Amino acid sequence: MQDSTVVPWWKESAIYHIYPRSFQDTNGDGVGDLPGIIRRLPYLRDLGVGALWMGPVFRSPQVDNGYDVSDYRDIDPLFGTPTDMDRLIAHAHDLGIRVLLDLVFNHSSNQHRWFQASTTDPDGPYGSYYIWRDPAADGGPPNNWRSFFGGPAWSWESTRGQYYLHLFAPEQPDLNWEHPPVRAALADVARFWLERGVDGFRMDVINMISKRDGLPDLPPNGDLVDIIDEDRVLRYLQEFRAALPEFPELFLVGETPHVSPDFARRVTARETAALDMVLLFDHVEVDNGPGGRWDPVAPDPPRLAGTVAAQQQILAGSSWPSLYLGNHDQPRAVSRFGDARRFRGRSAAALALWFYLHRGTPIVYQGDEIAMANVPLERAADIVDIESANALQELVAAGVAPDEALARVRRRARDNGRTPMQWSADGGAGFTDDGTPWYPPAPDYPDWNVAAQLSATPSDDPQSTGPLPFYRRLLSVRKDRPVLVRGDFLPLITDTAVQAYLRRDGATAVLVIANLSSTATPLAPVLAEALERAPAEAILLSTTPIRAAEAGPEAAMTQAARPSRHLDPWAACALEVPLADADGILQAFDGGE
Ligand code: ISL
Ligand code: CA
Repeated sequence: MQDSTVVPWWKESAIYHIYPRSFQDTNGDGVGDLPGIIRRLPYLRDLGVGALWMGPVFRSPQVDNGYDVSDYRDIDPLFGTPTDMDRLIAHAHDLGIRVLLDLVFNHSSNQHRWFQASTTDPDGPYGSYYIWRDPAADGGPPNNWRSFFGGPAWSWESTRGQYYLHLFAPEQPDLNWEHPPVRAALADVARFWLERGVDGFRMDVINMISKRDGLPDLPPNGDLVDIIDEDRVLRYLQEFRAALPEFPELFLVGETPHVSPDFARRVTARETAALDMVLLFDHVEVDNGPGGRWDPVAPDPPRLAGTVAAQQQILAGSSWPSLYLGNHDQPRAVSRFGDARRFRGRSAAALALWFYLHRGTPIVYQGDEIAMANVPLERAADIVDIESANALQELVAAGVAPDEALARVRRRARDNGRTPMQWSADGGAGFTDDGTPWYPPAPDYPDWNVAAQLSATPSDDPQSTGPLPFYRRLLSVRKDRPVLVRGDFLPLITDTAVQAYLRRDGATAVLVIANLSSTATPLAPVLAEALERAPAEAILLSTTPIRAAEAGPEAAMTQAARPSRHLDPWAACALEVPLADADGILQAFDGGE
């Protein structure tokens, strides 16, 4: 695979994650589309990302917003045409932006012709494309698995007279990866898009593709991940890449909910040649309460940071981490981990600095760069996402009072991350010219939008300008510094609101310090001293204004580190330190190897 002296593009570049439906509408139907992505490519270039990943735009009944695909080789008319996709790929490449598509291969739509044929003709060529079973002895479902979206994971199909498995909605039947023709057909789909010029794929819930032999019952309250045969998943993924030898640069990111750390490491290890990165989940589950995801508690910084540090350590060496803090399945990062009420701009910037300077590839979810926040979701009807709406129904059915159920679902509802991109203060947030947006833009768009933040100058304080100019600087600083791309990650403090870590390679080190809280917090003396010693040019980034004067170490002190040696709320900075100083700091924290 890659030569160890050449850094592949996906380690150096950040990836921008687009939720096509909510990015940019161009034809007035209120739904984002491919021409809209094309229109905004210069914005992505200026942001400084090296690739875009778009959620699924294939033909789909849209039961789960495109994660139910009825034709993998066609573009849904909602988003445009195959020709639009060709234009998008060509334009993106002209601007130096790679294009990644979202392959939903664990399941298809029940409207896919494969499923229809499987239903009507069990002995035909598609008879084994899905996971069919006879009823249990009592006539009920073959086992006790529950779907991620609520209800049993099995639905009865009367034409065929059997149950079929669906880990998600009944309209999303699981493909039978155990059947070799399925694996070959899916590799053909990938080849089809690679030949059209795409650079790689995000592979939806890819750790779930192979279920344990015999499909055994789970223990009561068992986790659905326990149904997975990890060895077989790994083998199928190796086989998948090996089936595409014409594309040696093929880049694969696997979405892997609840995957074991061991599997995450194995499947991304250079030697296995399976996936290049995985999307881990434990850091976006730190606010699960005793009742799980729909029983949220306030996330606390040490838990988040400790989880991220553990991921870094698991994937050290020959694996490579991805770094995402939000996506279309998650609430907005600034509302969840930052302080959207009092320190919206600065906390968004501080989270980005602290998080994206870890070792790994930053994935920026659309709108996070302008601190888009959660939406009020005041009424049950505001929750339109299938998973969140089902969760609300199930809570109420289980006896939770409707208001309480709504309050619980609201905080984690996927709808939060799916509102239209806020481009400007114009009607429709600049997302649609004259259409009615498929989902209303967040009410704060007149103040929080791209146009407003672009008119700021880069040296401004993200608290007053919004984080966009800061994001641009952050991504460029990271990309241009080998130590921030390839350097080791060395945690210093992960158990308080003030976080600190080092990145270090053979030549230099960068110290990252962040106060992930809204109160001024004491800074360890050794870190305060490092800040005080740093010459102005060593301070690569800071979320609080550092007005370094002409000369002298005094001048470079951050506002935050001045005599009280406290860090201001959401003050975060990255400073280059000589290797010898880095060693001293490590020793002070007892963190030497
Ligand atoms: O577990 C979740 C979030 O913590 C779920 O919201 C999510 O369903 C899970 O992460 C899998 O997500 C992917 O596959 C789903 C689709 O609904 C999601 O949008 C997609 O990202 C089924 O295809
Ligand atoms: Ca449209």
